[in-house]
Amino acid sequence: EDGSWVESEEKFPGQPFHPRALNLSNIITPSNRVVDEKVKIQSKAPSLKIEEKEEKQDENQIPGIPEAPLDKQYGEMGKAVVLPANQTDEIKALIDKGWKDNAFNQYVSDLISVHRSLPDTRDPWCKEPNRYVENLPTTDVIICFHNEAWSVLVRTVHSVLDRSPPELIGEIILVDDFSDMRHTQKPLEDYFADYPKVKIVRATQREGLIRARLLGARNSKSQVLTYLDSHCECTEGWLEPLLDRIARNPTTVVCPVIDSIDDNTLQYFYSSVKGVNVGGFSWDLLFNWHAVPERENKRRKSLAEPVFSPTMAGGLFSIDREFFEKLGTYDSGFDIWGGENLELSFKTWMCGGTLEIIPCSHVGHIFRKRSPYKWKSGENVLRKNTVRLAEVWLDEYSDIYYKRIGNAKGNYGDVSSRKELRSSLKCKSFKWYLDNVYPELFVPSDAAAQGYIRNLGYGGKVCLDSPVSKKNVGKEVGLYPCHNQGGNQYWLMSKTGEIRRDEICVDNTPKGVQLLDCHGQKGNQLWRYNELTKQIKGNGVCLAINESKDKVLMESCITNKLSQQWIVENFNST
Ligand code: LR7
Ligand code: MN
Repeated sequence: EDGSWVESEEKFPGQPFHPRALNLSNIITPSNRVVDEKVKIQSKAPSLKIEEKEEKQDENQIPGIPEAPLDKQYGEMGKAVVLPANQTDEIKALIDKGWKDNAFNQYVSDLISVHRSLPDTRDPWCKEPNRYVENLPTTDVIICFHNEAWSVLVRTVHSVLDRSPPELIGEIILVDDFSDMRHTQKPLEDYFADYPKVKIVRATQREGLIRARLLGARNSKSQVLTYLDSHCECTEGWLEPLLDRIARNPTTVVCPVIDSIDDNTLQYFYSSVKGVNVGGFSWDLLFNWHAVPERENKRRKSLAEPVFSPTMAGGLFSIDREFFEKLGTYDSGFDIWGGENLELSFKTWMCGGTLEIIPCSHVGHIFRKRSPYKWKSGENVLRKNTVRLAEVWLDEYSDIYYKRIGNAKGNYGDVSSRKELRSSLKCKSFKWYLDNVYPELFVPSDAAAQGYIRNLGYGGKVCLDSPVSKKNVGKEVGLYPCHNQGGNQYWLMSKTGEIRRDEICVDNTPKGVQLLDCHGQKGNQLWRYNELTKQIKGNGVCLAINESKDKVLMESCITNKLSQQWIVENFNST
């Protein structure tokens, strides 16, 4: 509670997994064919044997990545750099430190050129003559960082300079959010001294990425602002299709397709136009990815055309400066990380703009499995940001989120000026947004019940309790002492008889009561709650718990057996 800075828990709060990690079927995954290439040891590599591997992508959809010439640097054309397992203790220690400091393989990044080449994966549609308007506006590129590895940050900058038409780049503004990890390489100011377009702004206290972005905006001049995370690589032709949309209509906010750069090998994985995903969110107000809805595929003539997206991931986008200011930029009450992506997405749509993902524009991003930097101790920063978001933009739907967090809103500060902003802009309602922009989203207010599901047997103190991330699909539903704080004990019963959270349903499989993707076909996902007998029935049998209160079972229904009786919070039979 002392406001000091601490390492975050092992898990990144709300880390938005890349679709590749979710193994969605429409994403191109590397095939099993791996082409090994032994590479000569380079003098600059400290007595190391390194191999470059190329995990080939689906050649039917994209012309294969050309083989990298062997005399070049490691990782050219976006290839993987694989370190062999047997290292000296000295090098092992360096590799470990790189992982610890950055949550990605910094050692590998340091071996790769800061100018490395990447494949050009654009769809032919993107290269047709007169595809883009002639006089594109100029953009500043704002890159905020807190303790970013030097090679990764510098590579981000060069990827912009090397692969954008110079006349379209005003300045590249690096905003150092009060890093305390010193770079051992050349100081940025010295390194970029010969690059007049690169400007370095240093915050004088830790601001968090949201206020750091605002600091960058205040230090910029161009008509368009383009934001990138500090561990990105832009591919050929990434910028023109973004600026084109803004030139045609300055209320269009645009995101590139975010390809994934492997955290270990730095391999660049690209998605084809078929693999493009759009952004959504779950009712704990975290960003997630989902497939392009059918109505969007019908609206467009080519899969390479811009696609409407309900939300943006947050880090990579271009926006017209005037429109951004009209929208009130970001809520500067947001700290460190999280929530700003949904704030900007909601208000873009609700206040007269559109949000698009541009399949012709590809930028890679290193997806990490944990957050390497320090967070404020004793404060749930993400919760605070998200409650501010809900208070201002969600109208009556904020209640769904509050139930999900057991109404623990905490101290979220003053949001009155943000509410005034919204009313002065005369923005549309959140209901309008849900109905028109994100009709696919399941809205729990249509539910028969939401909250805990508490068993009355053996003391009556345990509740159904499970996380529902994709990793938990196929796991058995768990039990835990009821805590009344929502979270993993928040369930809803849909009017069609599902017990679900987000896209995951409780399923009465022959192997046990498991968490599976909702299929909407009733069957094993159909449950009926009887308020009088308090039984929850599926397939004619009853949901129950065992005597040691650590397993959920299905058994023949017996009246008045407490371990088959449940209290379903907020149940409403109408
Ligand atoms: O205190 C901080 N100060 C900073 O300047 C914390 C972070 N940062 C910088 C950091 O160096 C990085 O450049 O802010 C950037 C984002 O932080 P990451 O890379 O640790 O976060 P992320 O990539 O997991 O976060 C995604 O969600 C965030 C929510 O606040 C931001 O919107 C990030 O920009 C966003 N990243 C992307 O959209 C890239 C694709 C990821 C996905 C999905
Ligand atoms: Mn990032």
